[in-house]
This record gives sequence, C-alpha cells and structure tokens, in this order.
Amino acid sequence: MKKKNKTALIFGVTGQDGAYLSKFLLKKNYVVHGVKRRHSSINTYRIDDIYRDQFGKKKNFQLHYGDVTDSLSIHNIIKKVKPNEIYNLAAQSHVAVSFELPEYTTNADALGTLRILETIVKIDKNIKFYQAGSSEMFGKVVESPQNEKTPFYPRSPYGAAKLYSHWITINYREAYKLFACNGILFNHESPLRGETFVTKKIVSGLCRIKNGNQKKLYLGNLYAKRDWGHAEDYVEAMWKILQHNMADDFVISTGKQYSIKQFINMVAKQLSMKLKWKGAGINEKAYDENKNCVIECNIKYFRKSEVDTLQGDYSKAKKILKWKPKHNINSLIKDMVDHELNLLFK
Ligand code: NAP
Ligand code: G4F
Repeated sequence: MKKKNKTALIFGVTGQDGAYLSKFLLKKNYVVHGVKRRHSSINTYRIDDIYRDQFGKKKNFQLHYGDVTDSLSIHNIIKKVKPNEIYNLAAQSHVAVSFELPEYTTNADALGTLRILETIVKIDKNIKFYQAGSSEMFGKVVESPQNEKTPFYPRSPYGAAKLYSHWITINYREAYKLFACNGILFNHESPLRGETFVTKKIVSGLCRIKNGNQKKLYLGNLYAKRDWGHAEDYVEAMWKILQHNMADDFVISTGKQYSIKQFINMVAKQLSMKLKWKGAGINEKAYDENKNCVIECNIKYFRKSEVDTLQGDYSKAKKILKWKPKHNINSLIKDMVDHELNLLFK
C-alpha cells in the first residue's frame, strides 16, 4: 500500500523561515498548511511562487487565516488540518521592536507557544511540535561558544518571551509526553530576510548606494558580533529535529562570528566598493572612493540593552542529527547581494 504523505502545519508561514521551510517540505512530498494573519495589504510575497507553481497540479499547499494570540483560530485550524508536525515560527521577531511592544511580543512569542501546546494536548498528543527558539535567550552570554547547556540571560522582552516558550515546550514534553522540541537557532539570513534586520539593511543599502539609488545608510552598534548562517540550511535542521527518534533540543549555528563592521566590509568587497572608516563611537563613518560619507551611526538604532556577542557550538546537532551548514558567510552574502542587484536592475 502507498504510504500517505505527511502533513505539516506552519505558524508564521509568511516569514523568511516559513517560506524556506514550505519549499523544503513540499520537496519532501509533504502536504503543507500555513497560518497567515489578516493584513490590510497583501503580504504573501515570499510564498507567492509556491502558489504559482501549483497551477494545474494537486494542491499540496494551503493557507488559513489565524493568529497565535487567538486560541480559537489555533484550535479550529489544528482540528481541521490534523497535522503530523507543527512548526511554530510565528513571532514578533524584531528584538528592538520588542522594547516598543513588550506586551504584544510576550503575548505572541510566549503565550502563543502555550496556546499551541495546549491545543495539541486537547486534540492529538501524537502531533510533533517544533518551537523556534533563539540564541537571543543566551543574551549577555556567560560562556563562549554557547551550547545546549549554556545558562540563559535574555536581554530583551523578545529574549525573555522566547525563554518562556523554551521552558514551556520542555515542560509539556515532560508532563504530557509530547514530541515537543526546541531549536535554539542563531541568526540566519537570506534574500528573503525582513528589510529592517541588519544584514538585509546593509546589503540593500550598499547595493542601492553603489547603483546611485541611495546616498547614505544609517546604522547602530557596529561592534556587536553575530554568528550568521543561511535560512536554507537552518530549515533543514528544523525538519531533522522532528525526524530524530527522540524529542530533544538543539543549537543550530555556524560556529563563526563576525562584527557588523566586518559584515559591512565583506559586502562592500563583493560590490567592489572601497570603504574608508574614520572617527570613533557614534561619530564613526564610512566614506567611498569619492570621499562621500555613505555610512553613519544614529543613536536611534542602538539597543536599550545589547547582546554584544553570539557564537554557537552546533556539535550536538552535527553528531546526532548529522546536520552541518552548507553555506558560509561569503556564499550567504553573495546570495543576498545577487538577489538585491537583480531587483535593482529589474
Ligand atoms: P519573520 O520573517 O519575522 O517571520 C515571522 C512570522 O510570524 C511571519 O509570518 C509573521 O506574520 C508571523 N507572525 C507574527 N506575529 C504573529 C501572530 N500573532 N500570529 C501568527 N503569526 C504571526 O521571522 P523569521 O526570521 O522567519 O523567524 C522565524 C521564527 O524563528 C521566529 O519565531 C523568530 O523569532 C525565530 N528565530 C529567528 C531567527 C533568525 O535569525 N531569523 C533566529 C532564531 C529564532 P506576518 O508576515 O503577518 O508579520
Ligand atoms: O539583525 P538584528 O536586528 O538581529 P538580532 O537582534 O540579532 O535578532 C535576530 O536574530 C535573533 C537570533 O539571535 C532572532 F531570534 C531574532 O528574531 C532576529 O532574527 O541585529 C543584529 C545586531 C544587533 O546587535 C544590533 O544592535 O546588529 C546591530 N545593529 C546595528 N545597527 C542593528 C543596526 N540592527 C538593526 N536591526 N538595525 C540597525 O540599523
């Protein structure tokens, strides 16, 4: 008898990871259902190509209106879709914004997870659950690199909300014997990254400056260090976490870290732009070959409390899941730069 295709339900399907994960799972012959929020304008641009590819074919990709702050919608969708696997990627995911919207961030990023877990317990305890945890939970790091045993020290409402989700996922695993797992993912980027995250802001800003569409780019702290991977690699890790024979938690990272300033210099190099840095602190600026100031710092982009350094140790995932990143920082930047230049030339 032919084996039935697995069904996955993705909360946060319209985001960067939701789009990459949908494509990954469809290639693995899953039936994919996604939860999108109602917006006043259309915001499905990251997944529109999946719809287009479906014309004339069996519909393996479906969207449902819902919200992780709305228990009824969560209940109704899970009951209707009857998924084998749920990926909770839904979140107010911008750390700086979480200081402006602390209550909403906690509602979506912490209680949203609880609402899904409770619904799984009520409807079907066999549904596997993936929680999108974050290296932001390590915050003011107590050791480097960070692994699954490193103590947490969140530095933002976002980090604290994700930490609640981390522990409630473990609690439901232990209390109700759910197959519920945490991925502790370090920063991952791609051409589909949201416009206000620093890598995307730098790549699109420098491409536009190079092309004469923009004069200057304003940034915050140039000396924070991040461990940046590619979203394409990281969604594979999410899937592997749920295919393991035991529910567990995993750090997913590259093990390498760079400062924002180093990232800027690497992007400039790929664009053959020669940048010269002058000044210090808030007055540090970058100038192009024609002595035009192209990068300046602005106090409004500094965090109230910063996460200075993040570097992950992914050896557990490497050993147990046989996962390792395929991309490195140069291939990540190339992918982002090529995409941006294509858009500009269109
Ligand atoms: P993203 O691009 O910001 O996507 C977030 C998704 O969540 C979007 O689809 C968004 O919908 C949805 N969402 C927000 N609030 C919601 C709500 N109340 N109900 C339902 N959906 C809601 O984030 P991402 O980079 O893909 O990250 C995916 C997940 O991994 C997030 O939980 C993030 O916190 C976490 N994470 C990300 C990274 C990273 O470096 N990218 C690292 C560690 C963890 P709209 O399109 O309607 O806004
Ligand atoms: O790109 P970012 O906004 O990412 P951040 O804060 O590290 O958070 C991202 O990664 C987390 C995983 O660790 C995710 F959980 C989270 O959802 C999100 O995807 O900022 C990176 C660094 C920060 O230190 C920030 O202070 O860049 C610094 N930065 C400097 N100038 C800036 C800017 N960040 C932004 N967004 N914009 C700037 O102009």
